[in-house]
Amino acid sequence: MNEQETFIKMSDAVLEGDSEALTVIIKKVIGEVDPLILVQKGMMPGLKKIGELFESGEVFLPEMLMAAEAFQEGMKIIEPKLQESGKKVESPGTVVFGTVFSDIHEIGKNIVITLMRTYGFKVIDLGANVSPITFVDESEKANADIIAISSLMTTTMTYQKDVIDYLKERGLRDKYIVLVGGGPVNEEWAEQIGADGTSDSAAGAVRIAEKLITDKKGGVA
Ligand code: B12
Repeated sequence: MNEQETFIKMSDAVLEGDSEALTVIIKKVIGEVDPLILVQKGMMPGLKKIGELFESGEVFLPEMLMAAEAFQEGMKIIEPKLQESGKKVESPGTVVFGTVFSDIHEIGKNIVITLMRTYGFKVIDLGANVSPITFVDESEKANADIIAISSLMTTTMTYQKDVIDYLKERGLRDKYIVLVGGGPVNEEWAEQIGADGTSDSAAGAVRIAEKLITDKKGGVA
């Protein structure tokens, strides 16, 4: 099986919620292919497709749940490899990360967190359905550099703005770098709500986190 065929089989296994088939394929190729590529080219297309089928009413919540479960089973094998593959460096900083209030999507957040940890960041994972108060209180407790806020729905992305507004209310906006991300989030939205940056990929999220921290600390990385 060539790489392309492997990716198609992985994507199909996610789409069908077939954890067993997915883990068999991953175990076969895990030492040979970049683990991040396995996530991006193998598993993510399957999730994208199930999302489209859900939106058009061709599948329902149970199918989407099974696809998400298969994805997470696959991640259990890939994650340790992903962690090994990173550059181990002195910690660039501390990130407090969560998914917004009213939103339970966590898969993307978890991938970004794994990669950030791989690149040395200390990350405090607040989980999903996190209120603005919790984001800010936990960041204060952790003496964080970055607050990272994920949202996967058009109906919940406005809570990203609420976190920023609450920071302002407490007079803390300038203390933190605020990153936003997740399916419906783009540069325009990030700018509109006064976030410091966004990215639609885990690698991009790490890059922008490193850059903004270096800029804030006023110098060379
Ligand atoms: C998996 C999934 C689920 C799973 C979630 C499992 C879990 N534990 O996370 C389950 C089945 C539980 C679920 C539930 C629901 N879902 Co859903 N779900 C999806 C699906 C198929 C994939 C999401 C995903 O994980 N993508 C893969 C990851 C890797 O991508 P990502 O999250 O975008 O993350 C990447 C980047 O965005 C970025 N990133 C992410 N976060 C951050 C943060 C920062 C700071 C940065 C810099 C970058 C960054 O890096 C990541 C890695 O590349 C999407 C479809 C889609 N195309 O997105 C629908 C989707 C998001 N769901 C949708 C809906 C409607 C729901 C439900 C309301 C359904 C229902 N009727 O109950 C519920 C939500 C309930 C709630 N209150 O939250 C809709 C949302 C529509 C909208 N309004 O915008 C979507 C778009 C499907 C659709 N097309 O209709 N869902």
